[in-house]
Amino acid sequence: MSLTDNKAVNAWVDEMASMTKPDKIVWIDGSEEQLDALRGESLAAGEIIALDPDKLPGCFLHRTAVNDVARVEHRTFICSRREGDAGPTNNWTDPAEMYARLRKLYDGAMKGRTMYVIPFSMTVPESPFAKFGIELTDSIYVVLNMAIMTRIGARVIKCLDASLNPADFTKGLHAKADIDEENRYIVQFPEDNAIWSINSGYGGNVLLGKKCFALRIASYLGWKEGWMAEHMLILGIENPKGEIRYLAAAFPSACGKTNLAMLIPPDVYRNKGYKVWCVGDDIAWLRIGPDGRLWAVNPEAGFFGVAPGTNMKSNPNALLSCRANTIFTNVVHNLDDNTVWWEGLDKNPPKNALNWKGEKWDCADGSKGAHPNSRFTAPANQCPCISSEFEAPQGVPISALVFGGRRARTAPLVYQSRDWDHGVFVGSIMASETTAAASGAVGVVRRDPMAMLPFCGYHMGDYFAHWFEMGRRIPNPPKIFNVNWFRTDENGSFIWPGYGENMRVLEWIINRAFGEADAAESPIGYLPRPEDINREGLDVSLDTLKNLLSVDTELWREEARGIHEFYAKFGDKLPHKLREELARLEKNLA
Ligand code: GTP
Ligand code: SPV
Ligand code: MN
Repeated sequence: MSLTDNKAVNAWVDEMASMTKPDKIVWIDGSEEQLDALRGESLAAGEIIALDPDKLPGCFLHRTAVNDVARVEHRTFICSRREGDAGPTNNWTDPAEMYARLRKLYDGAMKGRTMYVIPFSMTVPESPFAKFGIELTDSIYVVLNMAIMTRIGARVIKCLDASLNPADFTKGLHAKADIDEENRYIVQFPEDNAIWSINSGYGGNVLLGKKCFALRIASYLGWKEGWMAEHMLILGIENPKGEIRYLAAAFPSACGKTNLAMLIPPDVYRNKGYKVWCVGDDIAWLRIGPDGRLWAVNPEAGFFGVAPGTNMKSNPNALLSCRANTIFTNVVHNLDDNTVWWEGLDKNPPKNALNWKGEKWDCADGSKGAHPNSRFTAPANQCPCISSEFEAPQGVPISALVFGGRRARTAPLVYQSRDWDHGVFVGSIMASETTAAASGAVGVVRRDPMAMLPFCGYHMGDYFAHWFEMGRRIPNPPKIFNVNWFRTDENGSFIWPGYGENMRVLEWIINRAFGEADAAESPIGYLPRPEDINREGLDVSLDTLKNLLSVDTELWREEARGIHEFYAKFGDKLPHKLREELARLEKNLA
């Protein structure tokens, strides 16, 4: 039975049901009783496995199909009415044609299955910035994940019904169908505020509140409405005086957002009273506040974090967040004590275990037990360092924006842009080695402006213009920086220790944002002098730091040539300010 008499909602649910033809329709009210019953059903169907109730209370393991383990960028579409509005970095098909193609696939796709109707809200539904959506899905795994990642149920539909425009909600449709790779589609229709996903059961492809809505659709809405949806973590740094200063940082998938968002400062900082608070680990919605600063909310309620490499040393807060009420996807099942394991958790791979595919696994054969893109879905409020402002309706004021990626040689450990416009340039020239978070080759350098290449719901030329426009409108804009934790030596080993030690770089960034730290000018922007980075208690020599902060002009000239090539894609839509910034960089390097 419907949870609402909202005509727009009910008419749309009916229309989708008449196409997909489920045996049954179940509305998700968000109650623990209902979720518990669904867990029971999912367990009975073998879709999830209950883990040890003492060691991992309320935790489950799920395995996706072997062909369905990451986002599929080549099958992701932005179907705006005009091709020119999707731009050169997105796949596009005429919406009428795409709807026709997909209707055939959805026709009867839920026969013999149940359609779950999930009302969900991005940010707390009571926030003035909340956006509402409804996801229809035939997967209990999706329902259980959405219950962790977003706010769901009766509370949300009440807020939608009471809102100024109860017909204004994002329409998300997901059907597992046959998990057929050849017919897998992740399609956004920005002007219709709609998302259609079919033939996948994996994370970002099917948890439609995440990348599909909170980035692709929301970036489009932000462009139209004067705000920004970005692939950014949000954190607060508390200094010994008890002041908390916030920053947001954009890194491509699997490049360290979750890790940085939950950073534990090194002893020398903790002893002085420094603390880091996590507001968000993946997505930020940014708006200009009444005080003229940029304010950020985290639209999500949980973490969908990369499991491999997460351990008590690298990221204890992430590990502690996923010790209860968590869904693990594609990790190793330890049969001896009914727990989970992944590469980099500890040095004791289980002897009696199944790998992510569910096959008997012996680490001695050299194969990986967990998929490199295996993940945990954990409630954010279980994180030991979750910010008291995590659910603040107005969000937190941002003093610095940080871009970064995986660059073996070119980008220094950190540098600061000269001003907002130069900062937009710095974001636009981001490049990174690809990771396992998307299907395709790993380790290839590709341009990924603002870490938004796979997530921008409109023409990226317009997106850059929107960044410049926002800069013009923010009376007191954050300062903009770039970081790179991933420089390597001649043996390919990381030079910078990273993780908690990144605090030393954050300290410089936040002090610069408040005019409290020194820097030197360089051809690419402001660089800290090696002695401006605190090395107290750190096993990195001044020479190594010098090396990490060095700018190789020959490499950068090559970089500039690559940027020209990349910019050429955007034709007339490239804001000329970006060309001016590039010309200035080239002049500085000459
Ligand atoms: P998505 O959830 O895909 O958006 O990824 P993310 O940006 O949140 O990345 P995450 O924090 O999960 O880190 C991904 C990988 O980068 C993990 O294997 C980490 O161990 C590694 N990593 C994170 N921070 C650092 C760092 O400072 N140095 C090094 N060398 N590796 C890091
Ligand atoms: C990413 O790939 O950036 C993720 C994981 O955060 S997914 O939700 O699959 O997009
Ligand atoms: Mn991400």
